[in-house]
Amino acid sequence: MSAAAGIGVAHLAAALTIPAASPLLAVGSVAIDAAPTPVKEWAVRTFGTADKPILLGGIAVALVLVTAGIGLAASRRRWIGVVGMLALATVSAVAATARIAEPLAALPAAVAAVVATGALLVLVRFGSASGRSPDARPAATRESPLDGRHVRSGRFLPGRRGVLLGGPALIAAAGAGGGTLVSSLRTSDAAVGRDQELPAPVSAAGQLPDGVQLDLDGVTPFVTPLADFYRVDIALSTPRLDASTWALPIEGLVDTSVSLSYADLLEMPMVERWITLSCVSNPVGGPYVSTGRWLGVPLADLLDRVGVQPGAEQLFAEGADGFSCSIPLDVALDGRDALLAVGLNGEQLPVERGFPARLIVPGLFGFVSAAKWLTGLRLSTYDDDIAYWTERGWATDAPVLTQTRIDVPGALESVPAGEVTIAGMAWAQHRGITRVEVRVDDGEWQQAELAADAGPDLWRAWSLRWESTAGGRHDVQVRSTDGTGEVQTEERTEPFPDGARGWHSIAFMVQD
Ligand SMILES: Nc1nc2c(c(=O)[nH]1)N[C@H]1C(S)=C(S)[C@@H](COP(=O)(O)O)O[C@H]1N2
Ligand SMILES: [Mo]
Repeated sequence: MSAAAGIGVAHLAAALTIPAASPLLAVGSVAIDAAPTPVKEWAVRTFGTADKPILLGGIAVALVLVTAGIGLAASRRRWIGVVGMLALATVSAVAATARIAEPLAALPAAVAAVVATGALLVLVRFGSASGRSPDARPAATRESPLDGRHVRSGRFLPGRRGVLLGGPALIAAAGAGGGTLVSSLRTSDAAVGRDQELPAPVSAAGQLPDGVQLDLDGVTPFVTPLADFYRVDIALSTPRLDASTWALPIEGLVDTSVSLSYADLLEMPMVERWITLSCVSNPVGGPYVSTGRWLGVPLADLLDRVGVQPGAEQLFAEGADGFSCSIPLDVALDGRDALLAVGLNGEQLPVERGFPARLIVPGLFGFVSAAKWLTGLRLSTYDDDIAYWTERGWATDAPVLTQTRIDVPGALESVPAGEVTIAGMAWAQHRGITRVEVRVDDGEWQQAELAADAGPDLWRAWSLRWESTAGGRHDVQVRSTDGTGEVQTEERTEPFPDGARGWHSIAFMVQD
């Protein structure tokens, strides 16, 4: 209970200073960074986007167990309580300063240490004396005069035990609630500058061709509504950067380094493009892929402005959550619509999408290209700067792999006999999809009908009408051919280290 009071108040202190330095978040972030890749993979696979609440919950449970132990020990030896709480606070302070290189980052932990230790000492002193655990005390001291006095005072105030536990609980709740309130006030859309008009593009995305969307229940919408966009990042607390003070340095192997403000950025000519973004962690048939209309400055224009020096190999991008990635310079400059994006689907980037600015590079997986909450861009060599996921064993260069997903029928869905429509999405960004084939029950491969082509940087819907001849279970497999003529490989791989390969396959039932 005393530790909870400490953490609650620390959360308030963090909200007033550096929100991500709040003890649970700081320890959680370090846990994410340090977790071995297979553990992370497992967490994403098992819990999906709930992985972070579950991590925080796990840390909280562990903390309750550890502090309960400290509390019990402290009822015998007070110094154990003091040392225990200080040790916990030290872990939190080290975690916070490891991720946030500012002395202020240790402040919430220090506050936690003082409050928790104070509350613990009060609890131990009065809690044990009020008769809570008399047997825990050595027999020799049980009848000491000191003891007697406290037992008496305990009788005078029978509600004391409730007060003792309630006090820290109240402090914990007030701290946590106050912290949350303060951070929501400090970070409303208006407070961070997310209430502005975006400039009109000099080159518009234009209407999508008619017929990109299949008129069929259960098929994925071609344009992903913002609320349904997949989200994958290492940020335990979503960074809320203030656009009015934000600046983006572009430096390293350049002729003239610059630092662009949000206003500078909005003054540059913008283009708008429909682009499909996908995640390397997407398993075969998985959901981590979305499509939107992105507004931004072409990276080529930015790099032109600073002047790239010979020897530069990569555009190294860093985000406010400690993420970084390596974009190969030749990819950034090969003419594709690689953007420093400020808008998505007609509005400023949502905060969880990387406000004020992020990158998007068609044809590269998000983890090697789509840095959110940008804090800096640097032209450098692969030796100079190593990307966050590269350090953890993932690929440094990772073009998207061709994937084909069956959306209808759903896995194990039972459909009426007769004509069955099998349909889904296929993507191979920047190469495009030229053919989708479907095979039922190990029969012949049949060519699916492709929906209208919206361009190589976008996914493509496909469908096949199939006549069922027998009831019961049927198995479907799909594969695509990309714009280079390459047929998707059958052999399955895990997402680690450079993306999942293999044909999606499901079973469905035809009613008798
Ligand atoms: N700052 C930051 N940017 C990031 C990440 C991250 O963890 N931190 N994750 C990357 C990964 S792995 C992917 S797939 C995309 C996902 O972008 P989204 O969450 O907007 O869909 O963002 C990329 N950009
Ligand atoms: Mo990703």
